[in-house]
Amino acid sequence: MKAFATENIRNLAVIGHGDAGKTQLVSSLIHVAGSQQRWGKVDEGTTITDYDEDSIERKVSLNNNFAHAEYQDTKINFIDTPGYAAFVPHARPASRCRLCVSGR
Ligand SMILES: Nc1nc2c(ncn2[C@@H]2O[C@H](COP(=O)(O)OP(=O)(O)O)[C@@H](O)[C@H]2O)c(=O)[nH]1
Ligand SMILES: [Mg+2]
Repeated sequence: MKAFATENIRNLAVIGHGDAGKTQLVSSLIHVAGSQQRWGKVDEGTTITDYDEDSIERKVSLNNNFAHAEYQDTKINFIDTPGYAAFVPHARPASRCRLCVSGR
């Protein structure tokens, strides 16, 4: 596994309300960065971060799930957080990340 210096690692939490497009955004960014050949789609149940049976069936993220991409010598760790109220407590710890991206 490739080693990255601390300054070349970014932890990025994607936070926003349910259905904002967080999971699809993470899947698309990882594909565009070249870290995942397949472009995973929420509607096809093929994203990296909504991998559990319940999430695929309901098309809803139930937990914080993780994925990473390498871009310009930087490793970006994405935290795809759940947006629906019942699961927001799972998302809170992710907000401690230095970088947070909100949904639309
Ligand atoms: N047309 C369109 N649909 C999108 C876009 N991003 C997400 N969606 C759709 O919006 C729905 C919710 O997306 P999802 O990524 O699961 O939202 P999340 O709940 O914020 O993770 C899915 O049906 C996606 O296919 C987008 O940029 N354009
Ligand atoms: Mg989601």
